[in-house]
Amino acid sequence: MLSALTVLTAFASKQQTAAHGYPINPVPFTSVKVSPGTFWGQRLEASRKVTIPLAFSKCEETDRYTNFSNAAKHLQDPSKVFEIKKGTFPFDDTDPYKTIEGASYILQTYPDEALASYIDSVLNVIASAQEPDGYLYTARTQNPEHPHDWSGPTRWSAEEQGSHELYNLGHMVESAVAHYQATGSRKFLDIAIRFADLVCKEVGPNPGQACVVPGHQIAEMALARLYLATGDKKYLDEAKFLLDYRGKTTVKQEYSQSHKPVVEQDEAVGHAVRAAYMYAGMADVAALTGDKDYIKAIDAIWDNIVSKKLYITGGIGATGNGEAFGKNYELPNATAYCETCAAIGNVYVNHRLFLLHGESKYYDVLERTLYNGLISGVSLEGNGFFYPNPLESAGGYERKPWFGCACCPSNICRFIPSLPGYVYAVKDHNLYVNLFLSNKSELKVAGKKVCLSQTTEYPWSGDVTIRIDENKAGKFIFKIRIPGWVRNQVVPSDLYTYADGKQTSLPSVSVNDFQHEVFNTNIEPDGYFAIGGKWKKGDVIKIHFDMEPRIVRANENVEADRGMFCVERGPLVYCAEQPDNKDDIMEAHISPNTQFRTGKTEIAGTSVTTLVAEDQPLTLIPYYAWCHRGAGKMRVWLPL
Ligand code: FUB
Ligand code: ZN
Repeated sequence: MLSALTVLTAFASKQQTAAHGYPINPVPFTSVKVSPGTFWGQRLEASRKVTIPLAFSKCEETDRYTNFSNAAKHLQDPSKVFEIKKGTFPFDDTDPYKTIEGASYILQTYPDEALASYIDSVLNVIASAQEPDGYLYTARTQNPEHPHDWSGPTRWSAEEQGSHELYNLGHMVESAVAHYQATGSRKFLDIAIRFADLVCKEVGPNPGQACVVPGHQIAEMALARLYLATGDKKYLDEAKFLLDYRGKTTVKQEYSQSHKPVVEQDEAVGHAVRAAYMYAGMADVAALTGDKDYIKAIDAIWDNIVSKKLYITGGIGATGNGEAFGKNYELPNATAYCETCAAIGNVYVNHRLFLLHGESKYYDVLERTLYNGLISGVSLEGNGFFYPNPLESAGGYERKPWFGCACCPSNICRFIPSLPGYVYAVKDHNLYVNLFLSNKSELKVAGKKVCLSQTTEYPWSGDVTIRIDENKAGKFIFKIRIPGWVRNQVVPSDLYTYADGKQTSLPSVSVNDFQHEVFNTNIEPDGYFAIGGKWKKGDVIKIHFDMEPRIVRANENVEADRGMFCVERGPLVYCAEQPDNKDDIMEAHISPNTQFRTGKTEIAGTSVTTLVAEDQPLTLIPYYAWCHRGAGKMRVWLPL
């Protein structure tokens, strides 16, 4: 009992050792219980019951664990070496890390002894592969003389080219902190700390250190997170070094955003996942250090993305050539890369910018990405994954149960269970309601307990009810996000606009049936509608958003979408898919005047709202739900 208490006390005190520095506090996912059987309840259940077990089984099947045990065998007996198999990647170690991260989030909501002990057994295997000084990278340790082709002859020598040593550290730290926070066990955290300590010692600007920056970013945000978990400032300093030296070391290339120093960058270029992780890391470090130059740079880059490089689905990364951002306005549809990992990265960036600036426009982009280009990356059943998420297919493209390069499935493993952490945020006496989804939550406003229930059929219906179940905070302000699509703004730029000439009616908000008038003028400049009150148990806020189907056009500079339209309803982007349509969808046309009525259909056991054209036989389904009925044709943008 004493040791359990010690663990818990250590856990609690460590939790307070460093504050994240953002002016706005996210409400952690542990405070928000998503209601089962709802839109997100179904996704979380699929993640828990299908995706995470599947990913663990793939880690077994594809020798992810064998890499660790081989490395351990070499450490015990250096005469034993193991050939690195063709077609494997030096970042394969991260798949178990990422799956453990997702499973740890799950464990916090659904304690599960069998899962906890499975993770424990995997951690034993991982721990056994750690070299005595803390280095943990099986692509080298299992065969130091002939490591993976991308690894370079010695530690860090090929980091900027592709060894992914620091990428592996980053994912390990992200996962280890999550596991520690979920279980109170330091088992994984201590492994990660030993590796991180080694990196702080061996990688840096000082004589005797390797002056390299990550060839693939993520260590920046991970080390900031490790600083928060431990209070040890050296991790924050290391994160800042990794950012500040980018563009100043030997490798200078757009691909890894090392073409110039980060504070001089103002356009999103290169590999989209690397870029998004870097911007997220810059936001974390800026929040902690107050570095205004980082903020200036990521603000400019965000403007560039939302005005020139964002797909209507919220996807980023136009081209498979380098898995990269394209040129301004280069947004092809059939060849859109829109990697699932990049969509996750886009959520990370927009969440952090919201926490820095408090404006709803970041959530508009986050929500668009979440409901479209991100969840399209995993099947409704949780057992199939897209790597690229194109906006058009001539057929033959389908989700797969796993990939040789499995970054996307394992990223889905860690992202979906963390979703409840994106719903609310708090600043002093302000409670931000950022996402609309059924949940029960217990959170703190101005440090005092507040319990809420949110009930809604969103994204199918725009009716949202928030009930106050308990309030110890007295008077506080609800800041309700009024989504851009309600305010006739597709995205916070002129990249996409409504083409149908309609005006969505303003939302209605009532408190205990007393109607509050919502005008554009009393939606605050930050995009929120604020209602203050001395809330008491049983108070009910009702919000109604009209969810008219809307027709969207892209900026004329987007050649791929010229003369084309797409259809949205609420936060969802729609597409034409062959199974709902008798005529070839590649021949379908719409006009800005096409009227749609809503219908229903069932896809993969879930009910979805369809849009049925009034003037022609054309039925659209939500983009995320495509490719559940065979690898048929699909199209988001339809010609005039
Ligand atoms: O390099 C690690 C991961 O593999 C990247 O994030 C993905 O784009 C894939 O290339
Ligand atoms: Zn990926």
